[in-house]
Amino acid sequence: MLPLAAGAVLPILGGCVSQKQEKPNILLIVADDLGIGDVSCYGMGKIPTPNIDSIAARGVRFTNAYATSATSTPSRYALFTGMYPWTNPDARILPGDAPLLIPTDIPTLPKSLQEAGYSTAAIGKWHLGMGSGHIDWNQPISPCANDIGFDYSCLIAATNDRVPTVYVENGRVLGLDPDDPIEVSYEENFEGEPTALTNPELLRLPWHHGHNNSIVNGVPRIGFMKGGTKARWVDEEMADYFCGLVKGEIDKQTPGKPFFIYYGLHEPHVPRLPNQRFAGATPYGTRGDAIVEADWCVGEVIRHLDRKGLLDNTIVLFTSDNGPVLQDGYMDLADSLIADHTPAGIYRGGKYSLFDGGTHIPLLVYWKGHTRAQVSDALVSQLDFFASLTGIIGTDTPEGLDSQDLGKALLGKGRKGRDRLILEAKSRLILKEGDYVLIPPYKGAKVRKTTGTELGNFDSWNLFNLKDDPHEDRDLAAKEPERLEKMKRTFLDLVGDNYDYDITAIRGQK
Ligand SMILES: [Ca+2]
Repeated sequence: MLPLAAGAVLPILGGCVSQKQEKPNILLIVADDLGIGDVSCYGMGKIPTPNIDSIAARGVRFTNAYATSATSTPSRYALFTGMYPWTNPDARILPGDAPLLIPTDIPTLPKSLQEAGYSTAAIGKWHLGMGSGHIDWNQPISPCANDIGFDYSCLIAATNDRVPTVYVENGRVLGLDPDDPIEVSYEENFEGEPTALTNPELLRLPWHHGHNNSIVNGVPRIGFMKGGTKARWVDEEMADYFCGLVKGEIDKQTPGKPFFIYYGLHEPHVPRLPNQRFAGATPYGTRGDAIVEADWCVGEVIRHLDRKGLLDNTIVLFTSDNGPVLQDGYMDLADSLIADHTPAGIYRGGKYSLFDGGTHIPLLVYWKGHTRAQVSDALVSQLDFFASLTGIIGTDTPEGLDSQDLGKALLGKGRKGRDRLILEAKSRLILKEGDYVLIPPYKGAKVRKTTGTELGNFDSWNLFNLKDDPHEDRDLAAKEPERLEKMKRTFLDLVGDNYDYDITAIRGQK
């Protein structure tokens, strides 16, 4: 049975087990490539997400919330470190064998929460690297998520389309048979191992671009992998697996000790292979069905918190790491079945794009007794979770962060958000300030051919008023020259040498 109707999902009175606990628990749910229009309470798309909506039913629904970046790795880097990702040149889409991106000696949100007495856990999608390079997947991997502030971690190293296709728990590959060691390479195949190019007859999901290396579960991946057969995940079971782990983590908690759980949903990132029970849940193909699956997971976890009497004192945050994409590497019909559904809502572009759809994400925040049902247009970013959450729980916020304490706005107790925010897509930077967005000129294609994404590369400085023109169709640079010059100065002051017209050549990106 698919999710209950909105409003029936998040109990108002449930629980009833009172706790002598000063600090609230924090459950941070981050979906992967989920657009603002993919969440039905935003009233833009067509896919029903009643469980996610139920967070907004008694919480704050943000209409002006942003990831820092239009792709996963830099976005999550900012979320956990409270630093702009472009201050670290390595913060860009990582291969599955990349070293841990977050230095172990810098402040992180989970570290600050640990220091404040929280137990901390990271479960699900990671994509922030692990190890120190040249990982031996058959040995303990160090450093890992546990070294940047998580007491417990069970993660996929990168994405569900990248090898190794195994779960890594506290730095060890789960279920590994020592007689069948894992080898991983992002350079070359292992002799005799089938790939999508040599053995297309083994594929159950054809590739469209980029995903033509090792075949796991009949699905071609990015990267090459050998061995570890028993440890390999089953794509269709991933949602249940991580959801079960989150519930188990909740069960493990010590009464009176607050917890922080980061739950990285893998949906609706490719390959979209939801459990069979969600097949046909929407008319939009497996992408739509995967979103319904993600919504079900959210409902399961919230209901579990309630059953355990913990929901009353838990701040629940739901968001997505970047904007949506349809065709992202597999022939899964996501684009041809899209019909009247609008994943990026009324905004232009999506994942990878400097246009608003790249970073304008859903954000819902609920804390019983502290939030009430409302819509907020305060400008907030995931970058601000660090300082805001440490502010809310009353612990020290490290100095020197780019993160701002917007705790009042986050709980709907004030409308004051950020004045301005630097946004990033593939190392290209733009400035959002008030209703306006400034897009500097960048060399490169206007459209990313493989995904069909409008990238927002212009030959000149472009200025848009998102309030009047949310789809960014009308450049105001000529009409508002004073504002243009002022925003240019602000932008260049903020980003310094990090702005470069030809940045792709400098950083070797495609
Ligand atoms: Ca993502």
